[in-house]
Amino acid sequence: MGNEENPAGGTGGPATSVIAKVKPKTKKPNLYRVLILNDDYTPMEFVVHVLEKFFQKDVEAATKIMLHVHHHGIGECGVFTYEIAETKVTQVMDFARKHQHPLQCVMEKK
Ligand code: TYC
Repeated sequence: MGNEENPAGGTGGPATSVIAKVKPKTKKPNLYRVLILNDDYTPMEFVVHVLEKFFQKDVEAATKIMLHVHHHGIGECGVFTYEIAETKVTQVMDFARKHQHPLQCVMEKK
């Protein structure tokens, strides 16, 4: 007669059991920074408006980011998953083009 509690099928020894590790199935998504670049022509107020409209910044946070870009050449608007980041870049570039401003927006993998 087999020992039903012993998957190894041994006889006589103590019953053993297999404890399978359950692998957590959640994976961290790849994240992308959305950045805006400085230029000499886009009005400061337009950049602040873009940050409010597409990145949900209040006027204080938007002004701070805009001035950082004005002084350092580049700055972060937010961090998103690939599809969201791509959408933000397209929205900003389309909006800038529509208003005939040369504002550039790019994404980079974190
Ligand atoms: N340098 C621009 C100016 O003096 C302002 C500006 C800031 C433009 C940030 C683009 O991403 C930018 N009017």
